[in-house]
Parts: sequence; structure tokens; C-alpha cells
Amino acid sequence: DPERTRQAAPGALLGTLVGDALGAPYEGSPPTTTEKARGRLERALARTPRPYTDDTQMALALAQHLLGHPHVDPDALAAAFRDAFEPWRGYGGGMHRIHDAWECGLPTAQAARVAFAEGSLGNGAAMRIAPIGVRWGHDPERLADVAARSAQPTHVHPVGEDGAVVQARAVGRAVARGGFTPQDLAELAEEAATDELARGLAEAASFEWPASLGDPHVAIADRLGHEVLADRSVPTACWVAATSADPGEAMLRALGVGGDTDTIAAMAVAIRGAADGGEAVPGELVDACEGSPQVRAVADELADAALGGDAA
Ligand code: F2R
Ligand code: MG
Ligand code: MG
Ligand code: MG
Repeated sequence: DPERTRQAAPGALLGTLVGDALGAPYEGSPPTTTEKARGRLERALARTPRPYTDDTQMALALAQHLLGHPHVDPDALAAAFRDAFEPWRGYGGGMHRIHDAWECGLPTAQAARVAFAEGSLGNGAAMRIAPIGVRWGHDPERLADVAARSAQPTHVHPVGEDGAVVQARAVGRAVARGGFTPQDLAELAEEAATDELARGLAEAASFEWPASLGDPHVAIADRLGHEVLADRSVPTACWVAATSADPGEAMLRALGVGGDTDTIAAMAVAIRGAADGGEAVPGELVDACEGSPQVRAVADELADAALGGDAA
């Protein structure tokens, strides 16, 4: 459905931006109640524009790359990440070392192992993946293949790569179906390549929390995780997306879960935004973020590319 892709593209990319920029002040915060999460959001909105961080910077670079390389070329993508890199955007420690290795001319595959010999299992390849969900949401098999390739410059650890594939599949499902529910969590668990992601998603799919116990945020952070590792944040973001009625609620829930707040919010609001469309992402949140016109423009270009056919 072309109209769905046109709506989903800005939803997914603006969702990444809003979650990142409004979650960033609370990266590293403990989980809290919904009421206090509302306070976190109000304080973020009180001083604008909110700068985006590495999550959006890399998503923008990946989106631009996809326009010229729809199936992803890891060497060219590494060069795009290198050129976009601004060190003050809050990158992970391993990313600074990989960037230096690129600057020193190390081949992509070697640079990907300079920080951690087995590769990074951080959520950095997942946090930036929404453009691939938009571009390939109509073709799940190709989507998984392209998502895995997009992780190669920075996240060659199987868990880091699988986190990226799972998050791409989640956005892709939301793009293709215009919805995202707990049933999707169970299906994503079955498709996961690693035990770590499969376990986290299965736990997310079966998580039950009686309303009488109050907000689930502490229990979610404990059981599913809210840390920087892919298997401790991607299932959490998928759970937030599946249990929120709209992108605004996903933003609040992610602020409540805390921990790697910018990244969990970026991933959760991207999925919810893809499912509900760009119009469903509150304008007040979008307008508060640095770079929203640029993100909107590249989302439209990506939708054009996705609708242009698979031959590209
Ligand atoms: N890094 C942050 N936030 C904290 C630092 C910000 C700082 N205060 C500042 O302002 O500069 N946020 C961003 O990083 C996350 C994405 O990380 P990515 O791209 O995966 O990076 P990295 O370094 O590869 O992995 C992150 C950490 O995970 C641990 N780790 C990864 N692989 C490991 C391995 N094989 N063995 C052991 N540990 C591993 C390390 O602690 C890494 O540093 C997002 O939250 C983004 O917002
Ligand atoms: Mg960040
Ligand atoms: Mg190519
Ligand atoms: Mg983060």
C-alpha cells in the first residue's frame, strides 16, 4: 500500500529523532513512574531545540546511504559514518575507537574489531536501523539481509548484529501492516538468530503486569533490561512499542523505563511511528528537536525509493 509507506516513513524517522533528542537528557537515569516520566518530558520541552545524538546522526547517514546503495555497501557505509561523525554527539566508547581506525585507513572488517575483538554487542547498529525498515518493510527476507550488512562496519558481534536485524524487522512489520502488537513480539522471538534476542523477545511477549501493582517500569528494566547492550534494550523497545497506543505514549513509557533512555525511546517511537504514521507523532515533540526538517525530507526520499520498486 503506497499510502501506508508514505505515512510510515516520516513516522519511523521522526520517531527515531524525537525519541533520541527528548530521551537524551535522561540517558543513564533510573526507571521511574509515569507521572515523573511526564515531568521528564516537560523539562526536556522547556528548553529547545533539543540536540539529537549519535542515534539520529547515524540514522541520517544510513538513510542517505540507502538512497545510493539500497542493498548497503559496508565500505561505503563506513565512509558515510566516518564523514558524519561529530565526537560530541554522545557516541559509545567503542565507536570512538572504530572512528579513529577508519581515519587511520584500517579496512572496514579490521576496524570493526579494534575496540572488542569479538565485535560490539552494543545497541548502536539497532538504534540507527529505522531507514532500512522503511526501505525494505515490504520484503522481509531482503530486509534482514540488508540490516545485517548495515551492522558490519561497527557491530560484528552476533548479538549486536541480531539486535539490528530484530529492530529492522520490527519497524518493517509496522511499515507493512500499519500496526505493532504483542503478537509481533512472539513472532519476532521465533525469527531471532541468537538465543539472547530470542529469550528477551519471548520474555517481552509474555510479560504481564497487573495494573494494581502500579507502573511496570522498574520490573521491565529489571527483567527485559534498559542497558546499552542490544539484548538488554531491543526487546524492551519492542515491548514499549507493542504496549503503547500511540507514539506519544511510547515516548512517555521509554522515559519511564530509563537507562539507555535516548536509544530505547528512539527505537520504540520509531516502531510506533511507523505503525501509526508521521501525523501521529505529536508536532510539539517534532518541533522541539534539532534537525526535524532534514529528517522529514530524507524520510520522503526514502519513501520514494521504496515505492520505486525492488529493481533499484
Ligand atoms: N554511549 C552512549 N552514552 C553514554 C556515553 C555518552 C557520554 N556521556 C558522552 O556524552 O560522550 N550512548 C550511545 O551509545 C549507545 C550505542 O553504543 P554503540 O554504538 O553500540 O557503541 P559501543 O561502544 O560499540 O557499545 C556500547 C558499550 O557496550 C559495551 N560493549 C559493547 N560490546 C562489548 C563487548 N564485546 N564486550 C564488552 N562490552 C561491550 C561497552 O561498554 C561499550 O562502550 C547508545 O546508547 C547511544 O545513545
Ligand atoms: Mg545517543
Ligand atoms: Mg552496492
Ligand atoms: Mg543511548
